Amino acid sequence: MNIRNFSIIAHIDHGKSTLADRLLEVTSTVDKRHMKEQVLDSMELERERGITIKMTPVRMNYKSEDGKDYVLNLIDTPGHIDFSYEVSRSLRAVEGTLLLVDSTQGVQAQTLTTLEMARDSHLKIIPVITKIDSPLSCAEEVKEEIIKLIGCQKDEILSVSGKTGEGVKELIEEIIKRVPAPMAEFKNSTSSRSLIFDFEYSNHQGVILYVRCLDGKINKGDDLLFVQANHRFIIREIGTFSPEKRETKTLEAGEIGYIVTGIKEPGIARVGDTVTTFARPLPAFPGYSEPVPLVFAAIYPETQDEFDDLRSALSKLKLSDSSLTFEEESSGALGRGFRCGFLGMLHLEIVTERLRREFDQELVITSPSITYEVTLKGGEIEMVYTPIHFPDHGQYVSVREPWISLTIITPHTYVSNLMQLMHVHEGTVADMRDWGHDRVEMIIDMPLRELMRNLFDEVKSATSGYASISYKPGIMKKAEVTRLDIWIAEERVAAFSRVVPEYRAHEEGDQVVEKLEKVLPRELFRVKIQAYVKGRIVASRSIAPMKKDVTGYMYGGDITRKMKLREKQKRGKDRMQREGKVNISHDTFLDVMKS
Ligand SMILES: Nc1nc2c(ncn2[C@@H]2O[C@H](COP(=O)(O)OP(=O)(O)OP(=O)(O)O)[C@@H](O)[C@H]2O)c(=O)[nH]1
Ligand SMILES: [Mg+2]
Repeated sequence: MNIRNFSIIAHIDHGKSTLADRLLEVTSTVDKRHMKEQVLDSMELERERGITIKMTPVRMNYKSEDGKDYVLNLIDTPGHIDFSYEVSRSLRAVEGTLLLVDSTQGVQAQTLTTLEMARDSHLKIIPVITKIDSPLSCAEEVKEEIIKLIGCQKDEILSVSGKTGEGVKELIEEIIKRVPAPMAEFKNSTSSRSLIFDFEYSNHQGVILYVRCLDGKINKGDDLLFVQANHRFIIREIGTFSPEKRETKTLEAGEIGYIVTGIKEPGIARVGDTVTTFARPLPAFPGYSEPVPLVFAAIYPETQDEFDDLRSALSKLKLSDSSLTFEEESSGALGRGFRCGFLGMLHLEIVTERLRREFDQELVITSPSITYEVTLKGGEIEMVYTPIHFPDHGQYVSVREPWISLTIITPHTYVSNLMQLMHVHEGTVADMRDWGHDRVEMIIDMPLRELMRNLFDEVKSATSGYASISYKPGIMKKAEVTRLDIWIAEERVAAFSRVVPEYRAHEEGDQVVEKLEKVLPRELFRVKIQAYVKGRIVASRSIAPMKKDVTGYMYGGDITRKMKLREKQKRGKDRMQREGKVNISHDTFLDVMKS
C-alpha cells in the first residue's frame, strides 16, 4: 500500500478546513450531495462559530498521474491558539504537513507557532499559499515572507484556492512526491504497535482510540496492552475515517484509523500512550508532553445532588478533549466541585458550553484565574489555583505568578498604539523583528493574568483588526497582588472572589460592584453589594427593594387574610435580610465573570 500521512496547519481562519473540502472533493471521498462548507467541522459548536475546535483525521484514495494508487491520510487541525495541543498531537501521527498561509493576510502569529511545532517534530514541511482567487491576494509578497520564514526556494511554494479548487490537484501530486512514505521501526514484526493520538467516548462502544499504526498489523479480536496504563483489552472493531467511521478488517503499519475498545471506565486510555500486542509487547513510543493549563476555574454543580453527574460528565468530556484537566475541590459556600485547568479563555468557554449542551449540566463557574505560587508566613509554598483559596492578607509573605511571551505581528502604523496598550498591561517589549512589506513582529513579556483582561480584543481594536497574536508560557515572577472579595447582602459570594494587582484593587472593586448593581434583580429587601480588599471595603452600592404587593390579586374585604399575608411577607423579608440569600442566576454569573 502506498501511504502518505499529512496534516494542515495554519493561523486561525487561513482556510485549512476549506482546503480540506477541496481535497475530499478531488479524491471523491465525500460525494457532492454530502458536501458542505468545512465539512470536517462536524461539532455543533464548530459549525455555529465557524472555527475548528478538534482535529479531524480523514482517509482519501487517490490515483496519481503516473497511475499509482495512494492512500492519503489527512488531519485537519484547529488554528486558534487555545487548541494548539490538538495541532501538536496531530503532528506526531504524520510524516509531513502543509504550512498554509492566507495570501490575503500573509504570515501571522500562529503561522510561527505551528511552524515551530512542525519543526520540533521533524516533519517535511510543504509551504502553501491559499485564497489566491481573492482580489485581495498578495501572492508574491506573501511568498517572499514565507521564503524569509523557512528559507525555501520560491518554486517550492504551492498556490491554491480552497474556494475554486485551483491548484489542488497539483498540490496532491506534490504531497505524494515530497512527503516521505511511513516507515515501520520494527520490520516484519509479528507484534503490532500503535500510537494513540486522540480518542472519543460512545455510551455504546466505550472508548474509541484514534491511532496511528506504527508497526505490524492489527485485527479485530487482537489482544492488546496499553503500555503506560498496563491494561489489557480485546479489539472489538477497527476501521478508518471516511470521514465517518468505516469498519475494516485490518490496519497496517503506516495507516491511521480507530480501535473500539469497549472500555467504559475513565482514566485508562490516554493520548500519547502506546497500544501493543499483549503477548509480545513492543516498547512504548515516546508519548506526548502533558498540556500545560494556563487558566483555572472551579466548576460547581448547581445543587450538590448533581455532583456525581458532573464528575461523570467531566470524565466523559475529557475523553474527547484530552487537554482538559480537573480535580475535586470544595469550598465552604459552594460545596463540592472541580478545579479545572484550561488552555485559554476560549477553551474554558467551549468546555462549559459542551457540559451544558452535551451533558445537560447546569453549572456555577468561578472567576477564571491563573496559578499563584504563594509563600506563607511559616515558609511553606502553596500553589493556589482559585481565588477562593488565595490566603487572607497577613497570612503570606510573597507571591509569584506565571508570565508569558507574547508574539504580535502588526503593520508598522500600529506599533505605537500597541506600545501604549502593552504598557497598560504591564508588558515589556523584549524583541522586534522586521518582516518587510510593512509588517513587524513584536515579542512581549507580560504577566499571564493580563491576557485574561480582554487583551486579544484590545489588540484587535488598537490595530483595526490587522494584528495577530500568539503566546507561550514563560517563567514565574514576583507579583504584587491581593484577593478581592465580593459580598452580596452581607454574605461573601466566594465565586466572585478574584486576585488582582494591588494598584488596581480599588478600580476593579468599583467595576464589579457597579456591574452587579446593574445585573442583579431587585429583591424584596435592600441588597448591599460590597467589595473588600485586605479587610477593608473599597467599593459599595445597594439595590433598593422592590415593592411587591402580595395582596394585589385579592379583591374584597377579607382584611384578616390580607393582614396575615402581609405578616407572612414581613417575616419572609426578615429572614431574607438575616440569611441574605440572593438568588444569583447563571447568566448573571457569566455576565460578571466576563467583565
Ligand atoms: N476567497 C477565499 N476564501 C476562502 C478560501 N479558503 C477559505 N476561505 C474563507 O476563509 C474563512 C475561513 O476558512 P476556514 O476553512 O474555516 O479556515 P480554517 O483555517 O479552517 O479556520 P480555523 O479552523 O478556525 O482555524 C471562511 O470564511 C472561508 O470561506 C479561499 O481559497 N478563497
Ligand atoms: Mg478549520
